[in-house]
Amino acid sequence: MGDRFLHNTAGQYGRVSAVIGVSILTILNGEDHLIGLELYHSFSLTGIHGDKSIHESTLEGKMEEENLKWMGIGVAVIAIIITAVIWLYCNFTSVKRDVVAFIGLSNGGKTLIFHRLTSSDYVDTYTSIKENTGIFKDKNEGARYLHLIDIPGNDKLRFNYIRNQVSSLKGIVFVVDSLNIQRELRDVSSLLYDILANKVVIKNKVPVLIACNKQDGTTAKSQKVVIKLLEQEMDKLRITRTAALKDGNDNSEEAVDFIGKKGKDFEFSHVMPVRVTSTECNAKGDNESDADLTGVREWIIKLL
Ligand SMILES: Nc1nc2c(ncn2[C@@H]2O[C@H](COP(=O)(O)OP(=O)(O)OP(=O)(O)O)[C@@H](O)[C@H]2O)c(=O)[nH]1
Ligand SMILES: [Mg+2]
Repeated sequence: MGDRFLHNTAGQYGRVSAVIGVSILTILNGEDHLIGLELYHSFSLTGIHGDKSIHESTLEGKMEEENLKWMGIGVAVIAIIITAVIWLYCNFTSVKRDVVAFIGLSNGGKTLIFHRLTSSDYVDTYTSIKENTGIFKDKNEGARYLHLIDIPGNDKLRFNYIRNQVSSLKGIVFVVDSLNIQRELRDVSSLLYDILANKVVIKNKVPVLIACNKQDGTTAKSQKVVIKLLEQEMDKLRITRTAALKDGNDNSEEAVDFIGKKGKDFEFSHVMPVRVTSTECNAKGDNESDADLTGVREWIIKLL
């Protein structure tokens, strides 16, 4: 958000200064002819009448005008230089938001989804202890691409990764294990709450896709059930978190006090301005055609 603000401010400032600069230069350029003409006339008059005082006073006036003209040019040049410096500063120092992160508890399928999207291959995955990074492209979208980052689900590791990446996020794919959601409900909801309450996520309006993975399993909970379970659990969590904040027990400067609508049961559609959507997916299968990541893929393509 900070970089956007800078960009907007710089853009507005740039436009204003450019207009001022160009206007000053145009006026001065236009006046050039007038000043020239008047100088010609005054010299002609002096020549005809031979009146030295008329000559000197007219000349002083013209010199003052000349000084003003050069001051104007100076102001215009300074305005243009300042604009150029601000533009360069904003373009070379701001964080570019072009990363889609896969976040979720351990064993949800983040790494397998990541490999499917970056190389199409099936790979045997093991609990990640460091992040995986890669490029996402779509053949219909030309040269456009996004960086994907698969963040380890390990609760001791993920926090730092999320904190380091949060300002560069363009989107978050929150991966849920639909086979084990009931057993993991509390932890999944807690992590999702952290993300949706994160001040940078809110400021940058980072969209979140809840990917209900492992739909190939016969006991997998459907997207509808997963969302309902999460909303109910997050409703309870919100009460305890808000109470903890009131008691001063939470030292988080990174999270807002409350998400959703006051006086209403928690719903993902209330978490404005963050847009939360969901999809079902299945990353397993020896061939790409056995897996189904259509919902995830299409969601990322929209961010390109
Ligand atoms: N049945 C089924 N298994 C899956 C699916 N996606 C992933 N798996 C399996 O689930 C296990 C965990 O997958 P990973 O991709 O390593 O999980 P992860 O979320 O990266 O886990 P961490 O690295 O520990 O955070 C692996 O054995 C995968 O093969 C799926 O859609 N269906
Ligand atoms: Mg992994």
